[in-house]
Amino acid sequence: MADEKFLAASAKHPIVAGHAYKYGTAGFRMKADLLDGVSFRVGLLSGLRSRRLNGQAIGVMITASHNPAPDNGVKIVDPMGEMLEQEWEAHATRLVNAPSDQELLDTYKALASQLNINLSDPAKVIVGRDTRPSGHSLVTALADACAATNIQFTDYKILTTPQLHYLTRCINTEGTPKAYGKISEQGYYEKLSEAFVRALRGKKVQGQLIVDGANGVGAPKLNELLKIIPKDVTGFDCKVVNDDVLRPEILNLDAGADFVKTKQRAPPKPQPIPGARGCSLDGDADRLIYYWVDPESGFFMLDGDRISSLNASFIGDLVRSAGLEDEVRIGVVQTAYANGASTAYIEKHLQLPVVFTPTGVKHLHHAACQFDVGVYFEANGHGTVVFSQEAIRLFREKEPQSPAQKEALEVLAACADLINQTVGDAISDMLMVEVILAHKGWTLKNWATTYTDLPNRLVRVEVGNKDLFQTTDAERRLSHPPGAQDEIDQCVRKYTNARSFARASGTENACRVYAEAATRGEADELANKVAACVQ
Ligand code: 16G
Ligand code: ZN
Repeated sequence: MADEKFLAASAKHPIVAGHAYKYGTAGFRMKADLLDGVSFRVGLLSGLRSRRLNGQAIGVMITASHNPAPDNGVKIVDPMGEMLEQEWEAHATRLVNAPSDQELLDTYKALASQLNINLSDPAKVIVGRDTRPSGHSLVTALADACAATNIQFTDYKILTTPQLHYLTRCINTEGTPKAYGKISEQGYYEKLSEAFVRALRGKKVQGQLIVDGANGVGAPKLNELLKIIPKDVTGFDCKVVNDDVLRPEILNLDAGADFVKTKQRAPPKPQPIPGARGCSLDGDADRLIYYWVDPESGFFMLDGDRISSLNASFIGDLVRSAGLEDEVRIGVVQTAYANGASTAYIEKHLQLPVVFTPTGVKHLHHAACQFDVGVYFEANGHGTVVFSQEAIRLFREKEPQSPAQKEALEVLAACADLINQTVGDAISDMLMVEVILAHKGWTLKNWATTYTDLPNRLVRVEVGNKDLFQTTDAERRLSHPPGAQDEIDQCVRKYTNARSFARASGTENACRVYAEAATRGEADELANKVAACVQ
């Protein structure tokens, strides 16, 4: 009977034959019309994962982030709001690629027995989706999988990716000393608003902030949050633009954090106001980039590296003011894409350790958790700051020896509540940046003068088979194909202050080449030469 139910449900959600599905850094992401069967099967896998973890809730987010509107994606969130454990990515890939309904059932059972999962144990799955129209039917496919395999299922409807991560963690920590917040979207807004007020500690945000919502889910959600942030207390004057989620075709179109970062210019619409403080979210609100258009010098961007060093500098000062520098170890995590000038600034000026990991949030997050305070951002604006339980305890319980120490401890505790502990969250990161600028009394220009970026260039190279390109040393060197790295080294040696690397993209069939050098012209030239090496 149970098998029949399973097979009947599966028959309603076939996968598209002839396509090799792979769980990558963004989960399963592709054209939405390929995803119905994938979503069904992800539902099955999430149920297995939940049963494996004693019935804890597993999250599923349906989004294709900054990709064009016709794309979509399905991604699994682990109980503490983290990315799916790496070993399970292979299980997901295996289950999704089963060629028929019967083979799907066989694989499902085989996985259960291999992983010691009792299929009659309770399981819980929650889902959220961005504003893409295709999301609705993908949720139905997921719900059908849950119904067919007795999984308790909750649809939280339209959310930002970080909100879904937040809810997953809240559910699994409810009633414990690690309780993360109220299990509702409103609870998320309340937590952020309250922490924002506490972190500002009477300081006021100066001037208006214009937020480009990429015509995605972040825009209406930020507007919800703004309804409850007290403007009189915080001074926070925030205007959301590109907030049209009713015309799906304009999602991420000439707007959003990915557009700004890759095109290195402000969204053309609405026309930028010279001097205004601006920032862009991406299509699911987990990336953030700041910028302004200077009346004299033009566009200036403050990317993930800048957000990282700003956070590290602020938290470093607070930890010292709180007298905790011996107890709280702060570290920064970067990827090979981090501008060399940012690394030098953090290591030499802020005197903080920097560790490198491969691209992809799961790697950075994991490395950041090795510190008491781990600051991690990818240059593309995805990141957060994670605090250990012990650090949070110290912020709350250490007896202050002076009013200055008291203030530092209180601001640190508030920051730990303000910054999303589960995953990079553009809205929470943005509030954090606003808090730091208010405390430092800085404009974006002040922030920008902390260091000067090395000129750099990123190019995408079409290759026959990207899997030939294997990396080592946190993706900074190629181990395969043989000889390729030597060629790259030879190119780099011809320039001063230069660095370059090539890596296979995790999200598309191409290689990416990054180069930085002392001048714009040299960076461009080097990128092109290295691109020629991998072509
Ligand atoms: C994914 C990653 C992002 C990374 C990007 C690199 C997560 C949640 N997202 O979008 O962090 O920067 O892939 O793409 O991990 P690429 O491999 O195509 O260069
Ligand atoms: Zn995103």
